[in-house]
Amino acid sequence: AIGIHKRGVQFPQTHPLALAPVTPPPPTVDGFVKEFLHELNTDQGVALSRSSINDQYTALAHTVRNYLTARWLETGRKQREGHTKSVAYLSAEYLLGRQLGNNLLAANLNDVARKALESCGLSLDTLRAQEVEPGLGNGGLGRLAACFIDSLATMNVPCVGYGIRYEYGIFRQTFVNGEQVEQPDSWLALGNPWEIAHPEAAVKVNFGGRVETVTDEAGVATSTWVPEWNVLGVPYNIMVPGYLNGRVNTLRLWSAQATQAFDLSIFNAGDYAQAVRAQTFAENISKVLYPEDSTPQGKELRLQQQYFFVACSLRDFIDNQGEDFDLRDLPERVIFQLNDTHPVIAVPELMRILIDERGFDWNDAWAITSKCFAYTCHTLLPEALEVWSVELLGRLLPRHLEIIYRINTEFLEVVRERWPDDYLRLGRMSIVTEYPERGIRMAYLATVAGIKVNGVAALHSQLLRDKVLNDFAELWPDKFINVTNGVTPRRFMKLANPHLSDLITDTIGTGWVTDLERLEELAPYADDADFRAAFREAKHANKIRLRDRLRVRDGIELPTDHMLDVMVKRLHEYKRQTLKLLHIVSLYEQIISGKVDAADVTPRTFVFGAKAAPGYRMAKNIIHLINNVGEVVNNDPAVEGRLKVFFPANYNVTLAERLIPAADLSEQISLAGMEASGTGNMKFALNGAITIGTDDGANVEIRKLVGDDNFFLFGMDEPQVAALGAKGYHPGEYYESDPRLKATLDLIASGTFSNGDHQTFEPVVSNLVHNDRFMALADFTSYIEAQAKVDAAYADTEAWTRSAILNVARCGFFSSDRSMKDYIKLIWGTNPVL
Ligand code: B1H
Repeated sequence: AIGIHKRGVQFPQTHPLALAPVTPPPPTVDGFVKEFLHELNTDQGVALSRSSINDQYTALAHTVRNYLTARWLETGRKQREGHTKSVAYLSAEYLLGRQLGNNLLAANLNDVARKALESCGLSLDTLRAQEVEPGLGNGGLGRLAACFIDSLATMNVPCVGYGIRYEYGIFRQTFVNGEQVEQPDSWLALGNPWEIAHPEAAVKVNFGGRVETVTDEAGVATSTWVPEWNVLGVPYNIMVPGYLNGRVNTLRLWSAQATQAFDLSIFNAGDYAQAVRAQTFAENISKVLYPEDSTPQGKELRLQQQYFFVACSLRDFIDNQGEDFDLRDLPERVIFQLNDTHPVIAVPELMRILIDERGFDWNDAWAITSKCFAYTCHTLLPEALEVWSVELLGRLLPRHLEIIYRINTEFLEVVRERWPDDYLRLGRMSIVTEYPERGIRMAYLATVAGIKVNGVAALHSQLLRDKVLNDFAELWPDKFINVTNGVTPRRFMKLANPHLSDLITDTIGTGWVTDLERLEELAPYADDADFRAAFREAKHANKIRLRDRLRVRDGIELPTDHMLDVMVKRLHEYKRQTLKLLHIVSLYEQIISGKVDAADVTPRTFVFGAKAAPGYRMAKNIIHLINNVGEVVNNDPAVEGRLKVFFPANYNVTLAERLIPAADLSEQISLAGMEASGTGNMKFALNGAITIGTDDGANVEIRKLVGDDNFFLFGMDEPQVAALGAKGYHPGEYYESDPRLKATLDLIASGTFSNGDHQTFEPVVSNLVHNDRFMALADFTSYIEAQAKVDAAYADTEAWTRSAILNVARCGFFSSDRSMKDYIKLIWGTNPVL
């Protein structure tokens, strides 16, 4: 008999030989060569002697994939048969980074692959460099999702990651005369050997149309959504291998396809071009990642993307539970973790499925839905909180809008019961806002529906409770929790920093890679001169690795004997790249004006990496200014051998892996209360850079763990920021009263960095002096003083190394494995399956 799957998939009867998945051949060098050549010949259809690097890379990737396949199938089987509870991570972004190195590491195939390729006259490093990283995310939020699914696989926790297979990820940044120019990221142009498409399992997603309501004799109204158009979501599966544990979870990304290649009615009417255009329209949905980090665009296409991937994912998860699964049991099977508000439309979608498709009444449907979701908030910036206009929602998803209104009505009833007559509070808490236009506050909807709401660092969670979602926290105090972010030590230590990793393993054994708190065992070695020397050697080797990469990648000649001072993150005013720049320009100004002797300045190389949202004018001006400052400083003999400023274009995960291990100083200088957590801060500390930072996001926790002696704190804390804001902030007063700040800003305004032109950077300077929303000028003096302490500390090489080692030893807490344990314990209640 042949089982017919709902979505038209046919499952043939099993053959005795197919009871267990094909086991991979033992990972010997000869076996690997054979498999590799087999892939090259049969899959790529070329002989080794005629193969391109891309052929070789693809064959290598398939070879690694083949090794992992049996484990993958096995993981799926166990999960289905165990009926265990899974995490379904819903995220519009996954900033994965290159797959090959990570998967070789997870499968323990690195040495075998290297030797096998060598025996074919090929270099593993060359083939690794061939991979275009999947940049399906903007920054920290997307990278966090990638770290989390890595940790869950490594910890044997059932998880499926759901997202969008953007045809174009985050744009490729180039500089033309110092200004950012965006290029499309055609990451799929040469194929993607890591994904497996399942067009036969495509899901139909409806949009538009109207809702028809019929009321029966008993007065019970039934709504039916009559949609206007639809698209198909085609799933692409990507392996998420755990580290050396044989588990392989799945990341399932959806790609939009037109439902019918040709709309027959149009086709028959002879309008062939129009028929093809309709197809393009549908396929636009997964075409491109929106490049705004932290300021969502209320664009129709973006809402389409959100509903598209969420509808596909819910349908997929539910269908996979089997024909006779009782949806009442859904909360025992799954927790949908909402990565920010981007997937929150899943809440009314589940209600719609339960009520309209499965016949549940409202209360039963809500009883289920309100147990299936948890919400992670990643921001405090008011402009980052998503609000969808009612007009747009009603046009695109009329039934969902209706459901949201009902959720709101019932919710406000709860509020009214608790606080009768508090009309102001009702207005404040309503999911529906009236200003500036009628809209749906997605964070409120998520908070009402979620079993838990978490912030991403202790300070951030506290501010959510006390400020942004204070009314809700009063209503449901137990709903609000903190889970501090983390990063995966596999990619960001073991893979990115082999020198330090080997030193650590030689010193404390291998266990730290999956039990990062064991880095504590390094602490005593901070007092061991030999260990310190070895640690410095690793850092120096990393600088050489970085120099070699930047030379080829950007034509930059990085000094390897300077202090390396790094600020890499998205370009945003709240992160204050300008404050870093004011420090650099100030150092430069002091030298060229003769106030300071160049010989007394600690040799430093400043490296920036940052993409600006294409529509964010000020951010782009700041990039231009950084580049021009670099141009002047790097070519001025007066500071030769002392200061260098580099800004390699197109900062991405691949570059981060080279840059972070080489850094001495980590810049985490956001205005206190603005950076929800930060995760780069953790990566730097774990790789032995010391942080100069404000009391913001996870910096607070880093400082607490590493100790004040091993962290350069500066600037106002959040209460001081709030107080200054309340009192009235006048940046001009700082400009007038600090001669060093004045000289710095005046130098920029003078045209020194714009060929004498006064207009180019006028917006940047005047914004700082007259507006300065993120109070860079208020923190300038404190920052400069802290930087002077950095110079002094760096001069004592042994003491600096000691501090750097203690940063590594004391930051084991920031493993994403620990974050996942917290989610499991505080939110999900899922279990590992071994
Ligand atoms: C973070 C975003 C974000 N917070 C909107 N919010 C986006 C918001 O496409 N959009 O519209 C994209 C991204 N990203 C970051 O999340 C925080 O700024 C970091 O502080 C935090 O470390 C990171 C992970 O929690």
